[in-house]
Amino acid sequence: MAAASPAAFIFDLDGLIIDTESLCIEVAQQVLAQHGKVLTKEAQRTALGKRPLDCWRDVAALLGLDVPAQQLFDQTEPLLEARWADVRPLPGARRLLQHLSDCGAKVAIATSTSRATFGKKLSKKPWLQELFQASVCGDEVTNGKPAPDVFAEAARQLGVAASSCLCFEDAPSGVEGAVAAGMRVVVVPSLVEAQDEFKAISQEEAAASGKGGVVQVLPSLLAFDPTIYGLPPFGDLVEGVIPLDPVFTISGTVVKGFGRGSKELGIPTANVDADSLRHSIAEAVTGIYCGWASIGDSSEVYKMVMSIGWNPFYNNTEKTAEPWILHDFEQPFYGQEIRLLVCGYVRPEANFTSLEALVARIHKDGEVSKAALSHPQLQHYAAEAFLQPAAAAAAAAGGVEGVAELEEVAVAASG
Ligand code: ADP
Ligand code: RBF
Ligand code: MG
Repeated sequence: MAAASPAAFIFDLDGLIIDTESLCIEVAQQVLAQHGKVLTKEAQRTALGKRPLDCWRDVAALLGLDVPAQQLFDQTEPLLEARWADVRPLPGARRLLQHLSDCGAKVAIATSTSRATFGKKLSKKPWLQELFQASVCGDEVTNGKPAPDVFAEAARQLGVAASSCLCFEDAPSGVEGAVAAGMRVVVVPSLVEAQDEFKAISQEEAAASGKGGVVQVLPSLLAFDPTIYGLPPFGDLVEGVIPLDPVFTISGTVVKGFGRGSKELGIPTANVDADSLRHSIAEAVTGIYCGWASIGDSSEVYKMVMSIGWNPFYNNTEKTAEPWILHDFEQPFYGQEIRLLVCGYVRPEANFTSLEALVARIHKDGEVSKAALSHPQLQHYAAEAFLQPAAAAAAAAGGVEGVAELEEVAVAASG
């Protein structure tokens, strides 16, 4: 049964709407290395969602690093500053915010980031600036997350009671703050290890207690169903697949997987090397997706359906990205470059009671994906330059001018 629609929706920013986590992890690793330390998962976790100085205070304490938080902040800030504007939105964020806006819902952002940095993070995303009516930053309240201040202030600015708000958060400190403010919370964890820590109570329990609480833990914003909260359903499905905007790309080297694909399932999956995967997408991005693939020096483009994540059926400890290319190859192509343009979300990763059930589901995913990718809305991505091998792409971009430039260089060298 649908619960009464929330009076407003409050969103965290970092790690929920935009992928700041990948950048922060990269820069924090770089700076900690200068102090002879490594960024542990536990340190990442403690930093998540907090104000920058609070992050560094807690990370330094955890790692036994005797350097003032202010100094660590001063070291990282210039490295981050220039790159905030280019941080990418996470899958499903724009879609959900647009849907709430189309429904006439009230939306606010409650973030630990400072007002100045908030401006930088949004500077190249005019679409995002249009999709909320209020925003509260970490330097505009007395206490940062896990205190409830930013959430309480966001509700106040929208003119609604905190207890009638639904909050979206990725970080433990944010969840704690929103619950303390009396809000219901949908958690979309940005670190997978954190997933099991959040225990959801039912809508009914939340309503009955009159207090806040975690009401859902989701693997992705793409898995959110607005009808549960009395809102209209999304109307954007293409043959059962959610079209992604923006699309995302992964390129890397085809490596050996667990040797299960062909042998156990009868479905070969070309595993992408782990380093390339980390650099291509946020840790939080998981699920079954479809899109287009090309291999090595070939400019042939194929339909593909892929699993990204920890394969719950096998309980893997390392995240994998495994496209099943919907084409019969005569030879394996280990060691070659693989280019993947991901433009549709099929479903979340799931567990299955038998191998047969997993195999049947993957075949169904293949059928759904083939149909969706034949639709004009997803078909045209097959022509993207990204899918072309480097040499062909350079020729297409350079054209005749590229050739002329080479001739000029040759003349200069001989003269
Ligand atoms: P692994 O566990 O090493 O990934 P798989 O049994 O999953 O082994 O087989 C995957 C390999 O099979 C790929 O790396 C690729 O070289 C080859 N291959 C052949 N046809 C396909 C296909 N249609 N899609 C994906 N990989 C394929
Ligand atoms: N593994 C899971 O544990 N759960 C899934 O829901 C799941 N879905 C998949 C969907 C597709 C389209 C593909 C290609 C693979 C999927 N797998 C899933 C991954 C499968 O377990 C993996 O390819 C094998 O373990 C071989 O490495
Ligand atoms: Mg494989």
